[in-house]
Amino acid sequence: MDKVIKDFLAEVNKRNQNEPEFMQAVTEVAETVIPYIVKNDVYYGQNILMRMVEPERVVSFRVAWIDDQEEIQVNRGYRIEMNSAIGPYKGGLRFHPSVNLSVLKFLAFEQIFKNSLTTLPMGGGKGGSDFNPKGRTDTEVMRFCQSFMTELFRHIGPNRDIPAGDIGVGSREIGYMFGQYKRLKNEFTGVLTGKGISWGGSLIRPEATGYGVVYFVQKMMEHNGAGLAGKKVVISGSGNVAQYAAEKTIQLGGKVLTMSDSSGYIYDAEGIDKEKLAHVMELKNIKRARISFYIEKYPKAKFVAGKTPWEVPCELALPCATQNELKEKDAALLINNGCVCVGEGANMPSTPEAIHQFTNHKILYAPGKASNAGGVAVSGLEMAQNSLRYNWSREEVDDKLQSIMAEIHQSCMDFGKEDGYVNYVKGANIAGFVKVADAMLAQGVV
Ligand code: NDP
Ligand code: 2IT
Repeated sequence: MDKVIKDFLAEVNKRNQNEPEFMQAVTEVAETVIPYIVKNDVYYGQNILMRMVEPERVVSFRVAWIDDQEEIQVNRGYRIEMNSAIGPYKGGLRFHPSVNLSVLKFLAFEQIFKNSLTTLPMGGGKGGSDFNPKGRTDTEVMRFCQSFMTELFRHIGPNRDIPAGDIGVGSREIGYMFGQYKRLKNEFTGVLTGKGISWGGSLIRPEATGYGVVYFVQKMMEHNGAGLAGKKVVISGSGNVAQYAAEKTIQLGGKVLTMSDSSGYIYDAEGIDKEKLAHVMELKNIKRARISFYIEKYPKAKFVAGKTPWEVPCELALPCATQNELKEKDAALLINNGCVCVGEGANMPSTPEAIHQFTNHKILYAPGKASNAGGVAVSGLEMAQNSLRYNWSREEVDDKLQSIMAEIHQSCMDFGKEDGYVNYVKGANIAGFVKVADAMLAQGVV
């Protein structure tokens, strides 16, 4: 078996040189899915995984724009259309200086499995740019978004490819891009998700990823006879996903001890409560300030510069910032300090070595493609509402989100049960794979 996996990865690597994040995501899937393929005659010999790792289409384009000093700036834009076997391409856009082909391909690849797990008809895609919105004025961000969409618009559409937000792309950026798309096409369609409520957005979409992570974690912990109430919770990030993961944790009685950004983390031993979280939201969403400002208002908390929060003892860890932010030594520290559950809000935040620590010690560990699928799931519900030309209430969307997270949890159990332990990595990868593979086989070699 090891040789089959090694040969497959060597072949993929040959075609995708210098793409470490993409190879990392493919390796994790290959290690769990290839043994399943080998045991199942319907998939064996169809080269199905090799077809899945090859994007259906990759678009890369120039984004030229003029900043407030009238300097001409040039960025690179991308859209990876990875797989459309079960629905139109669907996935977010990331604006961050670290964006490159490898990062977007790993995200688009994971999106195939995640979207399949949601039970909704969505294929996998991802896009973005190396543009850095930090420190840019609203008008600069608007000009960038307009230039970006002036090229992207020809590749997307409500039945073709439906982007949404991700790191650096929130409601402001979605608004500017939607406005430009509508102007270019002279059509009001649900071509992006994460839209404002008054112009086609869905209630609960901003909350969905963070809430979904906590719903998923609740299922994992309940299954082992424990709940969230009274648990110490360490969260990384302070953006969209982290904020709503914190909100739901607080609502369910957990004690949120940390939040972070790329400059360091804040540790509030008394717990970040509802009022303090409202302050974090104001700092990050309105003032666009650094998390370190938290201690100006709450001086009993401390700010630890340049570090990640994994050194703070907790029972539950929710990495909600970015890929590879939780390394082997962090995982070992978490386990030593009594952490019993890790639920990923971010995409691929744990390194492979960190994941081995979690699975070797048999602590509950949910990979992002399962636990953070609530965001794209509610994007799917936004698309459904747009098609119906109707809006569901908060309760209706939240109920559907909770059912979807419960179904994903069940799929992970169905495919990931190993004597006395649920291997959520294996469960998520195989459950996600089966639906897409079956559709690809039915549709022939295309
Ligand atoms: P935001 O842009 O709202 O927030 C990102 C947060 O992560 C910020 O606190 C940011 O800090 C921090 N961060 C980003 N890059 C780094 C880095 N290189 N090192 C340390 N910290 C970093 O993004 P989201 O909350 O939307 O996304 C967070 C994660 O969740 C990403 O992995 C994303 O792919 C994933 N995700 C998002 C979904 C969504 O619906 N938005 C859905 C599913 C997954 P700083 O401000 O200093 O950069
Ligand atoms: O990683 C993700 O699932 C997202 N950024 C959300 C994608 C979406 O289309 O809502």
